Amino acid sequence: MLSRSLFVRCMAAIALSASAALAVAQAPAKPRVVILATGGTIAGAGATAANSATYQAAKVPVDKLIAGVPELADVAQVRGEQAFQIASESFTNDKLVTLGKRVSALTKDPNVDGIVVTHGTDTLEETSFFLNLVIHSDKPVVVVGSMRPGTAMSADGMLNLYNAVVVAGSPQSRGKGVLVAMNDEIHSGRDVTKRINIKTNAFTSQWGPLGMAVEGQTYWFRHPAKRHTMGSEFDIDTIDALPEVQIVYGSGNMSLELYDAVQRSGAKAIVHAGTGNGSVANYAVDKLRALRAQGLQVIRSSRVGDGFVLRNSEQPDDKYDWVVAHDLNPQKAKILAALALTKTSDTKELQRIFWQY
Ligand code: DAS
Repeated sequence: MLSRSLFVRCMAAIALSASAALAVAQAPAKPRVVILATGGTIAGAGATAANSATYQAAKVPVDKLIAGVPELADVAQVRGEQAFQIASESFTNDKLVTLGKRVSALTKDPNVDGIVVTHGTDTLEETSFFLNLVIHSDKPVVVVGSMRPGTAMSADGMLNLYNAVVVAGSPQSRGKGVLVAMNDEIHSGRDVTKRINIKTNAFTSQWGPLGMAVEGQTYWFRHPAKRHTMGSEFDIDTIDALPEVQIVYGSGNMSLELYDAVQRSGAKAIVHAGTGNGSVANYAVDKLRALRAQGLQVIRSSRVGDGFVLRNSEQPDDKYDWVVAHDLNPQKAKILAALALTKTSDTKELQRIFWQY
């Protein structure tokens, strides 16, 4: 016969375990996040912990990246896919299209709530802008990298990856376009750029980040102003290749051979990364006008990091039938021009696209 006190303690234990089981059963299911790995420093390895800048990128496979941050399991149900294993300076248009198609397919999977793309930092901004333009979903897609390999002291990749998974699993991240999580900040995939090539606060947006991720929470302060994802006229599911676009970097004492080389390469457009407000040297204007007359599109961007190129200011763009890249830096203007040229070769339409995206 059980004593009364023992009986009471047993009933209390049963009740406690039942409530604990109920609590677990009632706990909101963790978001299902897929980590699509492409390489880069976040998958890098150095010889010693002191090697924060000398290392080999694209060495660590995605399952080891995930195993290196066990805290991911606290915030999401995570699984990994290895899309590529490359340093991102080696990305090509084909890689962009392949990655875009995989991301698009994952957004259509009802068992996926968010996607993280781990990526090298060198061309991270091109990929995040490209995905921002071609992925027709409001599910969070978050691109993340790191400035130090995981083998280094104070490596930044683990927390960047944790934050990226938090952002990808957060319902508040939906509908904000493709996002970039770096150094506790959440940036628009359109606006962000790599400003510093050797510090962990490398990525900035001249119009500011959208928010922050801190200790497993996201904090939002603004929304993107330009068209993206669901509001984009570009859809990766209808694109199999991108037209060639090349950049010529403006400086003093330019060689006009550079522009001819772009045309000979078969490019459909040239992005002139001009000095100042997209300026063109007076001895180069006729060359660019001649190339335009032969069908090459001319897009004036600027080598200057901030600000935006004003139409018909430094050059009579209406008269020359040229396009201005607005606030897009040369490498992003190259991405948008390539996509725009899959739709049109009308300069007025091209300029509309540069105003809107
Ligand atoms: N080479 C660089 C890249 O893969 C390393 C990095 O910073 O990620 O972009």
